[in-house]
Amino acid sequence: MREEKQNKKISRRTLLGGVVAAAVVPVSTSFAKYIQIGLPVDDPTKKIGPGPGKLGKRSPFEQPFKKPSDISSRTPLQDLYSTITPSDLHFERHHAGIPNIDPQKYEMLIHGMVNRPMKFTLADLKRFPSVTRTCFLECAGNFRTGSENMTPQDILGLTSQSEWTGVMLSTIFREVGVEPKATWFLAEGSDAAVMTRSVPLSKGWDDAMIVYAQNGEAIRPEQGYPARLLLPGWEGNMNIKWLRRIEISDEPYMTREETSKYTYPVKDKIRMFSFEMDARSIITFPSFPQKVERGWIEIRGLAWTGRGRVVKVEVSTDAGRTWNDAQLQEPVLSKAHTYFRYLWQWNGLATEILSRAVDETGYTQPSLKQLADARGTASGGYHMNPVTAWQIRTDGSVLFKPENWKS
Ligand SMILES: Nc1nc2c(c(=O)[nH]1)N[C@H]1C(S)=C(S)[C@@H](COP(=O)(O)O)O[C@H]1N2
Ligand SMILES: [Mo]
Repeated sequence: MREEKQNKKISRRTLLGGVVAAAVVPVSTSFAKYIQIGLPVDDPTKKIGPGPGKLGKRSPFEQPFKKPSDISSRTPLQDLYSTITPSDLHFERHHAGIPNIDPQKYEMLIHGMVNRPMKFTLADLKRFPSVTRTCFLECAGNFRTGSENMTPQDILGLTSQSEWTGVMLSTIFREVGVEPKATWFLAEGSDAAVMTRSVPLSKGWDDAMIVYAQNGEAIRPEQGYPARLLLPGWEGNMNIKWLRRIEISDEPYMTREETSKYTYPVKDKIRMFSFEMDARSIITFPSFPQKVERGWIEIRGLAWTGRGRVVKVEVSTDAGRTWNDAQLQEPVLSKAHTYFRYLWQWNGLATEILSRAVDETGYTQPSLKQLADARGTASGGYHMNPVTAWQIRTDGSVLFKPENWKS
């Protein structure tokens, strides 16, 4: 493949008609500089193309990618057209890397306040009645700000959504006979972090699952192969990957991850065990570094809440003075990414566009100021879900509006 560097921006003509002969491919991690790579395209009707293969692959014109740092890699939300995250684009957060686990040797121990402590192999887990559900998974630390040149991926890329399959934890609880006095359980991973978290038993009886499949195939190593705990709507950290042990008890364990981390000051108090992810949303189109043209623009984005269904997403195109209801793509699932759309006619004047989500509990996504007022400014970075804005400049450029948390 011949790669030709050009400095021209992608033209309207290339986008709207004629031969698709160019793709815009980000070449630097900053996303600031885009170059055009010309991919020579022959007349496809004149030559037989390659035959079927063993694995499908993306069009060379589409190159979405995760943005890795040392500790995480982020989903390119701006490249998604609906709510399922392709498995290879699911965000990753590992506290001590990805362990390599032989599924033949895998065992999951469940013990503590149970009548029959048991070990399950992967095959054992798969013999139980299975359930499939779609939900998002979001890191409690999912929010970054600081620069105008940030994409949805940079700001909020630590959320992804999959269709998960596995066994309800309640099924396993019945199998081992959980004692009536029990109130908590510990979940432990078999990575080098030996990640452990305490979970209220009620979540285990409600909708927790041990999942071994993701989007129809075996769960990926990055997501916890061969099995992970799934706590729909609850902070990512508690969804223990590479799950090897569950211990039932009548009190929380006060593990490293729930005391030194994932705990934060709120005014003069300390907030600990903050399970549910609160409602939030982000406009993924238009967003930095895209450009818009005058006329009709379909504003698009994602909204979600860990407390049930999103019932409303409002969009403002006048910097927050007035709000309009966006359309929600049906079906709206509980504890799931919900795609929203709002048709807007841009008159070419500078403005700001914003979205805010409302969930079925009546909770409305707060502004950064409301969050700061409620929590105090020493609040740190967990469970930050402020309304975020994009600035639209008269030349059509779209920039993030990084608001100062301390102001
Ligand atoms: N065993 C184990 N489980 C873990 C982690 C880990 O490092 N080890 N990271 C947690 C954190 S902080 C998050 S946000 C999610 C990330 O899940 P993902 O990598 O599948 O997106 O897994 C959680 N479960
Ligand atoms: Mo996380």
